[in-house]
Amino acid sequence: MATRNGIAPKTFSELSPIYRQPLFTLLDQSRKVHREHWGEEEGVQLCRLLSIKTGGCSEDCGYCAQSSRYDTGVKAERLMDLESILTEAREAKADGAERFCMGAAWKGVKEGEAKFESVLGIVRSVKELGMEVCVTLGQLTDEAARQLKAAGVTAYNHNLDTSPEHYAKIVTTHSFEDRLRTIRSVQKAGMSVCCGAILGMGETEDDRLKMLEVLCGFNPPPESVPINCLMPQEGTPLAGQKPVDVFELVRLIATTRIALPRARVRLSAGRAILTREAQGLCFFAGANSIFFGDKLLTIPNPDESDDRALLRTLGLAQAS
Ligand code: SAM
Ligand code: DTB
Ligand code: SF4
Repeated sequence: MATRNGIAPKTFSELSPIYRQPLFTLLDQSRKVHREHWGEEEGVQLCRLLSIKTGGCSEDCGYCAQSSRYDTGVKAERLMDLESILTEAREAKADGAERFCMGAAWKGVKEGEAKFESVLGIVRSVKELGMEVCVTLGQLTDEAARQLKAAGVTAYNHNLDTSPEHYAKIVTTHSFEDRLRTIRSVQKAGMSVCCGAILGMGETEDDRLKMLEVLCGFNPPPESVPINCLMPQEGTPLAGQKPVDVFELVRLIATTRIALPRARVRLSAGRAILTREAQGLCFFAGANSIFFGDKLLTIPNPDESDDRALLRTLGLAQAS
């Protein structure tokens, strides 16, 4: 059922029975797809994340510690200076990062703005270090996307986060359609799309599959799909959410692997509260990328040394 005639499932009605099979049957299928598309040699892509502009965001995303609407203890900062960013980027490269991802707590950027000009300069300088460069700056215009591509951006991260139906319950200051519009600008400009989800925001398992159905409709398909588990942030509306069931996470990763065989599936926020065994199962199901380093944007990530030890224990090589 997984890849009937080699054609990956795309619609909710195709994804749902795959997701709902007995877990081991689902894992058999995702392993098979993974081997066909990524070979026998397992590899995990290591990405480093840096918040280049933290806090003070105008948006009201109910999960986010960086929204100015909530009292979370995250203070609004200015855009980091180029030299400090380059110091972090050089360190990431020395630590073996393949991709350097920079995030900014903005609603979005437009061509001609001073802050956007600064970001273009930052991208050009980081690119010279010889890593893939990813940025996540909020909404884009077609022209801003074009200029980011010209500056050297490999991939633009802009998550759908949840289903179209659930999105309006989590964010009111922009819409699901706004997210799609930015993704179309990214594609038109020829950058790769990095687009994924957060699990654990009160959505149903069907909501997660509806989000995946939208991702499957992208043309070209997303190059990477971050799967975040909500890290509940004190002061935000979602502070009291229960942790995601590990087997639901594993099922979604396996179904994503089957539906988007060539995507880097990135096990993103939430690893700090997953056991080593749970993470091992996520890699087995098809996850093949992580953020490594002690911090994500504002929240903790596992210790880098623990991550290296885990990859060694599992015999997972660093992707090249
Ligand atoms: N402002 C930009 C935007 O919204 O696209 C970029 C930064 S935003 C922090 C990037 C992503 O981080 C979000 O789309 C969401 O998936 C993830 N994220 C933010 N807070 C999170 C949390 N508390 N737990 C898990 N994921 C989170
Ligand atoms: C993504 O999907 N996950 C990363 C990256 N894209 C930018 C961010 C996850 C954690 C964000 C919460 C924080 O550290 O404040
Ligand atoms: Fe702002 Fe992005 Fe956080 Fe939403 S997720 S509040 S847009 S930084």
